[in-house]
Amino acid sequence: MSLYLVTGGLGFIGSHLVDSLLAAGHRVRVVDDLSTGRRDRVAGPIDLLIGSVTDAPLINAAVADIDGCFHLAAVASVARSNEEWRETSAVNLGGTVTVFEAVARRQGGPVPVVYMSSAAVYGDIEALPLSESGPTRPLTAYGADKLACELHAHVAGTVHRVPTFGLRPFNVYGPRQDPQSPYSGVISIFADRARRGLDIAIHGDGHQNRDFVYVADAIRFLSSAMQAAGVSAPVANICTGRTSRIRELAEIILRLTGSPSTIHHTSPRTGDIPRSQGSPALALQLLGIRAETALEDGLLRLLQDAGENI
Ligand code: UD2
Repeated sequence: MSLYLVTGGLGFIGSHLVDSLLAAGHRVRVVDDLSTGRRDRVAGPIDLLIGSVTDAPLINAAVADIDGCFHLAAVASVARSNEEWRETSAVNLGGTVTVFEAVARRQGGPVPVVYMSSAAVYGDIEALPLSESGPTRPLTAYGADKLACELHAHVAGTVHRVPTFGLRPFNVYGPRQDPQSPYSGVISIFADRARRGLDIAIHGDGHQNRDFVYVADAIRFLSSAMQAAGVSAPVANICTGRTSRIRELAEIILRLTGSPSTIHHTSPRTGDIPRSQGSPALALQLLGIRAETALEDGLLRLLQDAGENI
């Protein structure tokens, strides 16, 4: 049994990770500022520290006795990262450096840190599938900060001997994803509207596609990465390598829910990328796993889990 720190542990992905760590018999400490995190997302016993990852004394104390850290806390809204550039960068990049430094300086010596980067580091690179050895060209403050986190992970490893593993999730979906903002993940929005019988708006012609990953698969990547962390600061995609078109997605959700909702098309979203597809090859090599859940199976699990959708 180990003690893990999960930053952002009351968020969408973080809360699923906490459940899985508790189920495996580990002890869990969570740091969460409750900005989007919700206490009722986690039922099991946790040591909860309410505060920000930018609070160095809090993070120094939080890492004192841990065996490893999963760093997921971030302002995940890409739109907000462009509107509130400095404030979100202080969390998304500054918070990561705070975590790395705290782990580097802890008395018992460094422990592994698994942290979330993002597929947003790729920006609008057109050569698909997107691979970790290929170029990065973030188009948003969020993506730029996540790429900088990967660079700081190298510093953590080479200068401070902190083993890390960075993960670049593509479009993760599942229960507990908040559908409320226009910038929420498309699946959470469509599922919510279909359930309530409200119209579904597709931005543009719906031919744009994404690589959708079911949240339980993302959790397996996080857990495996804890064993594979190293001072060479490896980074790998969390993706399926398969794509689905947005129009097709809307149709599947309507079919699975039996919803009376209708689909209509609006003007394309500014800056929307037409296609996104990750290469799963490096993750398979480094972690020995791939994201296996077929879209329709993941959607069924999400839709069956309506009650859990908090
Ligand atoms: C995700 C991020 C985005 C940026 C990008 C980087 C989220 C929610 N968005 O955008 O901020 O990091 O990745 O690659 O994490 N759509 C509709 N109708 C809706 C909502 C969405 O048609 O009501 C379309 C949208 O125009 C897009 C697709 O669905 O073509 C996926 O949208 P998304 O916001 O879930 O994800 P993405 O990959 O565009």
